[in-house]
Amino acid sequence: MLVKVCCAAFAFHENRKTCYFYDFKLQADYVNVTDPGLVTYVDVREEYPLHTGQNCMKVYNVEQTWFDANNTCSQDGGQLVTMTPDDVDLKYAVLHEHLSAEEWFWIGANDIDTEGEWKWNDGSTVQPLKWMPDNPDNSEGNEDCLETTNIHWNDQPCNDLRKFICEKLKF
Ligand SMILES: [Ca+2]
Ligand SMILES: [Ca+2]
Repeated sequence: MLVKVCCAAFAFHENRKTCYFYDFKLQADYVNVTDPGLVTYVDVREEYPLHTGQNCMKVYNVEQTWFDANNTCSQDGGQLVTMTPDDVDLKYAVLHEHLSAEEWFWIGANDIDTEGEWKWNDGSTVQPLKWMPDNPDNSEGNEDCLETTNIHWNDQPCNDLRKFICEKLKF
């Protein structure tokens, strides 16, 4: 079974031959005493420890180009973090203590296809939620990928090496 979600624990009910998903961590010796068939599980939650409403995130502390970071997240069953008006405050609240005001991390948007038209990796338009003052500035005509601190965004050359943040859906 390929699990492409971050925060799920799952249990297998031996009598019903059924899997159950949970959005909380199961203990190593978890046995449901009122339902004793439910005894086995795999917990993948710890891999992506930063939880928000629908997602959980992981900060990768290795430096890669935006393209390699994007591939790393995909190969891990996730994606570079996206931000919408609905979840941006919650995500920064969670990320705040794990990032700093000085260090930049790749997240999942670019304007590679059309200069100035910022798109998240799913093709949706980037709402101007967190741009640093005077950005995006496409400095030297070569800043097409989105990076963030714990405060705001900047457009930056995609081949620069940065740490990055992946996310997965909870379910
Ligand atoms: Ca650009
Ligand atoms: Ca810039």
